[in-house]
Amino acid sequence: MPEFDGVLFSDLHLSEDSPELNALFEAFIDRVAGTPEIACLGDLTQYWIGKRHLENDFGQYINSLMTKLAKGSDRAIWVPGNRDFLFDTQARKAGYEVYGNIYEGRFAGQRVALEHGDRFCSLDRKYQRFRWWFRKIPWRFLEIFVSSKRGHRWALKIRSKSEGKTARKNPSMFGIQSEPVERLVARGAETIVCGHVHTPFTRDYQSGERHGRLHVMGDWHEDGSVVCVVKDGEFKLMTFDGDNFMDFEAPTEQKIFMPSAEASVSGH
Ligand code: LP5
Ligand code: MN
Repeated sequence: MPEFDGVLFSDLHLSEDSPELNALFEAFIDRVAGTPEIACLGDLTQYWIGKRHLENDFGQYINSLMTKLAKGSDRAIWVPGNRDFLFDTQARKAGYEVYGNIYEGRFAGQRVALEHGDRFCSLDRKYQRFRWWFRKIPWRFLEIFVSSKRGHRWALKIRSKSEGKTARKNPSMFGIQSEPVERLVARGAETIVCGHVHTPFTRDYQSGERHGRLHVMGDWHEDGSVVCVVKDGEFKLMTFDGDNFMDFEAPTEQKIFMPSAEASVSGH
């Protein structure tokens, strides 16, 4: 009998340089094996360059873990993040239903909207402009000509230009804004789940007569992660420490992001 009816997670940022996080993800997969509904809401890896990522051991490793996770479920959903939107073909082959930006529909018996969360940061104009043109690049065509070596070099270069660290120090300006979430509530979402901003919280929104609850999951740290679980129709954030799931007392607003060591999730 599975422990949960559904499990959602995001923002692991796995790479060949994160053996502890990779081990935590393996433990997570073993622990949630057999959960009927699974959703990964993006930024599974530090970046993903497309099918050529499978040319190295790490790419194969991620692919096999994701396949294993999907196989144990009745239904697995993939919504990409800003760093791994080129994982879609691999996700489909690994057994996931793949969505471009958002999944709107039923999940574990509830009406939900599932996103990565970057589109909710609507005041981060520089990022939204970047997102708009960067997704328009014909990557599927380019990947035929770009070697994996060059692809990794480009991805690392672009990552090095990201201003995410600075943006996360100013959540009111660069974080999740109410309007895009309220639009989903207006469209009928009762539960909205996302990640991206790296500081977990749970907040209620209203649009007219309609009410919806947003759960924002955390980014993964060596000692744990804040993921979202569903049991008997109730969605809640929980901490997973490699062995157990523990209740997480979610704040109701986005906090200022504190990098790595300061941001231990185990103390919550
Ligand atoms: O990702 P994170 O958490 O650091 O910050 C995000 C926003 N940044 C990004 C950029 C991504 O990190 C980089 C993604 C790499 C994808 C790999 C593609 C594979 C290529 C395949 C080759 C075959 O999304 C950041 C937000 C923050 O979230 C909070 O919301 O603020 O946005 C920015 O930093 C805005 C910047 O304008 C982004 C500028 C990137 C640099 C573009 C230069 C392009 C030069 C091309 C050189 C080859
Ligand atoms: Mn992200």
